[in-house]
Amino acid sequence: MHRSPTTNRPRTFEWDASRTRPGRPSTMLTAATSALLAIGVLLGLAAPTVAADAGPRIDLVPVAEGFEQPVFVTAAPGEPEQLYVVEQVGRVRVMDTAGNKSDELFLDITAAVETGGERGLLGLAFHPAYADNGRFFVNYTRAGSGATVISEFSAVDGQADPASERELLVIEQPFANHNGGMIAFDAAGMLLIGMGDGGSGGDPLGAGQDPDTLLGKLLRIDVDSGDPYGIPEDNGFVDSDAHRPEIHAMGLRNPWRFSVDPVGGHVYIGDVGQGSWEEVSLLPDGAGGRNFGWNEVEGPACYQDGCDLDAYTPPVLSYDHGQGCSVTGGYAYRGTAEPDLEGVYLFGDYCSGTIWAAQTDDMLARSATADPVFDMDGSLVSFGVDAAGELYAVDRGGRILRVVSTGE
Ligand SMILES: [Ca+2]
Ligand SMILES: [Ca+2]
Repeated sequence: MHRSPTTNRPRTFEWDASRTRPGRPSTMLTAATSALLAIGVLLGLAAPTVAADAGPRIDLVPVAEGFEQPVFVTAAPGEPEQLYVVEQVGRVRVMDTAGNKSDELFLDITAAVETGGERGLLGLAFHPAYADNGRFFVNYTRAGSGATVISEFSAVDGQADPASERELLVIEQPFANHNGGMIAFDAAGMLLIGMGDGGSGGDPLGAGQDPDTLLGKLLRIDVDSGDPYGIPEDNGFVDSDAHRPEIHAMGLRNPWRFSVDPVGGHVYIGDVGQGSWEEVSLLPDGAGGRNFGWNEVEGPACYQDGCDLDAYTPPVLSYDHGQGCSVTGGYAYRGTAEPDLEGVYLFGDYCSGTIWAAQTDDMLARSATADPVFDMDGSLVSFGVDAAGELYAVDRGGRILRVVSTGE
């Protein structure tokens, strides 16, 4: 279905030699830090949360507040001073990077959107050639049915035309939760779509490992060919008759937020866990076809008794529910204002507000550890970057905050 020729040549999978599990699968804390924590607890002291040599520390500087349940912030290519803030109820608002909001809405589809809990307007991605073609894409929950809708809209003179909607994908949702939400263009200009396992708990329908459903997957489509879209020739399972051709990677539970590194094109997937583990999984550029394990595996550990851990790609970072409850996938910093953060991947936890840093080079080498670098007061629902590559955090309570370095 929807197979159409594209100009994408299949890529070699040269990175894929590594199938080793992380060296320290049980926790992201170093042994030394764990020991300090234990001593601190024993002494009744405020527990130290970071080793002395842990690398960059950050602060969050509020840029704007008063948004209604914001869940994402992003930018359009070629607009370095403009930010687009996604409100879960179905609106997109515009502000500049200094925090000045526009009075006019960029998009309002509240009437079409089912909102609340994990439903709503969840994702926004501008076409790489948006400056010329005005095309952008959204991921929302349809009012009434609760289905996931991936749609294209057009903007004219900086304002979306609500009548321009073109539906690309409608994916029925068996339960209200685990709807994924993230969409983003990859290095080849293909649209990546994060789909959760459909919901309930424990993936009762087995979606993560079912090649015949789009649930529990990372999808990849070509929005510049086909009707309503094309299938990239180098999608991860495109040669398998059993798999839906949109599937680029499988075995995901709820990839709420992922990002594409502008350096190297690697995809960092924050996959929300079940009851024990949160994880960040890595899809190197060109390395589709991975199975990240859910619901056989949760984080670095078996979810099903006696699972074969070696059969699945393990996460590059994971933490247990002593440190949070729902991972918020982040970004590799590639801006210019905070040189201390160059090449650092920052991500966090929605519940605890902890933000961790890891070196992307170590993630690619599968030797990464993540150090806590900040505790956010609020609900850390997402990160986002502006067109200059500067990094922001989103507090679902209404704030957009800028990530700044406070030095090594
Ligand atoms: Ca669902
Ligand atoms: Ca996994």
